[in-house]
Amino acid sequence: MNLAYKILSAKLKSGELVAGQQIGIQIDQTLTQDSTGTMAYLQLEAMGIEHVAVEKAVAYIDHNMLQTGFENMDDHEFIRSVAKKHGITFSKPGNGVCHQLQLENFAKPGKTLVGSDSHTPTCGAMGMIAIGAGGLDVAVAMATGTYYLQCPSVVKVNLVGKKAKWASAKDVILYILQQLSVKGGVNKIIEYTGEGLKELSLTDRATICNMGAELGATTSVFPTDEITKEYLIQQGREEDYVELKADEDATYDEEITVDLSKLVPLTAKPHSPDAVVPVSELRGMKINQIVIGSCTNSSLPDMLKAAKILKGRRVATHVSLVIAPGSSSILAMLSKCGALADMIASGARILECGCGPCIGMGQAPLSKGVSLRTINRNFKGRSGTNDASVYLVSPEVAALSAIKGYLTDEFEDDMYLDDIENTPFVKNKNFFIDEYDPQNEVYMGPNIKPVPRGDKLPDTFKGKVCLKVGDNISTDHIVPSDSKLLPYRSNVPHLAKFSFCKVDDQFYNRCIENGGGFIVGGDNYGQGSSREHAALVPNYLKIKAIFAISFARIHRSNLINNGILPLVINQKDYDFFNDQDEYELINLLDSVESNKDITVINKTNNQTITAKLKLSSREKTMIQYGGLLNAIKELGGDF
Ligand code: MIC
Ligand code: SF4
Repeated sequence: MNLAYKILSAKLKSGELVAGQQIGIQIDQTLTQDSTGTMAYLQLEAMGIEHVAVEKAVAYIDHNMLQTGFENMDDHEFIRSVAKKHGITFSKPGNGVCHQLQLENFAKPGKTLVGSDSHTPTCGAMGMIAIGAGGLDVAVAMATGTYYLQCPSVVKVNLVGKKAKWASAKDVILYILQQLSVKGGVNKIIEYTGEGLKELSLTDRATICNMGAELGATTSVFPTDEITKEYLIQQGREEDYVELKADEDATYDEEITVDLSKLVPLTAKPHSPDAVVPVSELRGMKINQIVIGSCTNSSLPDMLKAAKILKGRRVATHVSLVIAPGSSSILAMLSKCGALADMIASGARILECGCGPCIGMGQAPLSKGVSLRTINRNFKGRSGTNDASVYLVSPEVAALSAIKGYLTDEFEDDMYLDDIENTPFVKNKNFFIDEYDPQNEVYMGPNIKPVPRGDKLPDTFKGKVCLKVGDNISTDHIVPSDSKLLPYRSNVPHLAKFSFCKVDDQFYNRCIENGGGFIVGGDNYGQGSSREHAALVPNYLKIKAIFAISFARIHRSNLINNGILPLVINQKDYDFFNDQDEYELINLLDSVESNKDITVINKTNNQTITAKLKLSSREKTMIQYGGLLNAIKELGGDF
C-alpha cells in the first residue's frame, strides 16, 4: 500500500478505498481561520452541539487583522466566544498564519486534519492526511468527527538527485505545477518518495505540500523520517514522532520523477501559478515591490535565508520590501539571533505575523506595478491592484532581487546559508487560549448576518444565463477578497454586491433583474480558495445551477452543500449558452434521484442538450434538501 492509503484506511469510517467512490473518514484535528471561520461557526452553532467531537480543534485569526472598523474585531470576538463554548483552541491575532502554527504546534504523523482553508495540506509534510474544505464541511467534522470526500487516486512523485545549490522547495513545486497545471491534481493525492527526500527539510516539505493546493490536489503527503523527528524535537514534541512510509512494493495510479539536481530558480508569471518559466528568462525585469511571507514561505529557515542575503546590503531605492514571518515564535527567534535586525537594517518593512498582502490586506502594488511574492497565488487582482503583475518566487530570489531592484538569480557565493541550526524553538503559548465553558454566551456584532439557506430541489427550473466565463475561474473572481471586502465575510448580502465585480460589474444587477438563473464556466471552474462564500453568494442571488466543463474539488462540494447543481457540459455545448435566451432544466427530481443526465432546453429555439451530474448518495440528499444545513436539520449530522 502507498502511504496515503495506509493513513486513509486506518481512518476509514464508510465506503471503500477505491478512487472515485465516496468515503467517510474519521477526523482527528480541525482548523479554521477568521475569513472562513465566522460562517463555519455560525453553521456549527446551528447544529447545537456541546464539545467538539475531534481531538484538537483550533480557530486561528490570521487573515483579516486590519481593524479599520468595528466589523473585524466583532468577528474575532464572535469566534473567540464560540471557541470557548465548544472547547476549541483560539489563536489570537498576531500569533501567525494558521498552517505554519498548526505545523509547529499540533501536526502529528498519521493523523487527519480538515481545515476551512485550501492550504490545509501544508501539514502533509508531517505525514498527515490534511485536507482543505468549505467551512460547513469543517463545521460538520467538528460536530461529528467525520469528513466525506471522493476517494482520490494517488500520484507518486519520485525525488531523485542532489538538490542544485540555489534551487529551493518553491522551485520543486513550481516545476511540478509547470508539468501538471493548475488542474492536474484534481481528486488526486500527491505522495512524495525517493532518495531525494533527504534533500528537503521539514519546512521545505511544507512549502511543497502547501502549493499542492495550486495543482487542485485533494492533498499532498510526505513519509516521516529522521528529518521529521528532528523538527519535532526542535518543537519540543519528540513524543509525537511515528515512522510512516509506503510499502516497498506500493502501487500508484500515476508516477512522475523530479531530478532535484537539474532544478533552477523558477517563477510563475501573471496571472496563474502554473505559468512557470526560469527566472533567468526574465532576468533584469524591473520590480517595485517584494513580499516575503505567507503560509508557503514564512518558516524560520526561509526567513534566515532571506536575512543572510540582506545582511549588510541595502534594498534598492525604488523597491518596497515587506517581510511577514509566519509565526510569533519565528519572529521571536529572528529577533533573538539578530536576523531581524539585519532585515530592518537593509530597509525591509516588517509586518505583523499573518496573511497580510497575500490576501490583499494592505501592500497593494503600484498601479501597473510589478510585485515579486513568495506566496502561492497570483490570480489577477488578488493583490488589491487590478492591473499589477505578481510573480511567484522563492525567498532567496525575492531577497536577492530586492537588493538589485530587478528580477535576478545571479547569487553571490557568500549569500548561501548552508548550516541552519536546529535550535529549540522559542515557544510562545500566550497567544493560544484554551478555555471551555459550555454556558459561554456567544457574542454577535451587528455585521454578522444569518447564513442563507437553499430551497428544496424543484422539478423544473427556468432562468437566464447571468454570466458566461472562460477556463480557470477562481473563487477570488467569484467573491473577491481585499481590505474592503474581507470585513464582510459574515455578511453575505453585502458581499453579493461585489460578486464577479472584477470580471463583469453588471453581474449582481443582472441576477437581481433576472431573479437568479445560471452561470456558465469553462474548465476548472472554482479553483483556488476554499471560501464557501463563492457558493453562499450565488445561492443568495438565486443561481440554481452552474454549467462548466469541469469543476475544482472544494468549490464543487461547496456548491452541493448550498443546494446548487454543478452541471458538467461537453466542450462543444459551451456555445449552446448565451445571455439572451431562457433555459429550462426539466425532470430534476427523477434525474437527481436516479443519477441520470439533466435535460437542458433553450426555450427560445427549443434546442436541447444534456448535462452530467454524478452525485454520491450523500450529495444527492444535500441537493434534494437544498443544501447540507437543511439536510442536517431534517436527518441529523451523520446522515
Ligand atoms: C486564500 O489563500 O485564498 C485564502 C484566503 O486563505 C482562502 C480562504 C479564504 O478565502 O478565506 C483559502 O485558501 O481557502
Ligand atoms: Fe493566508 Fe495566503 Fe496562506 Fe491563504 S494562501 S492562508 S491568505 S497566507
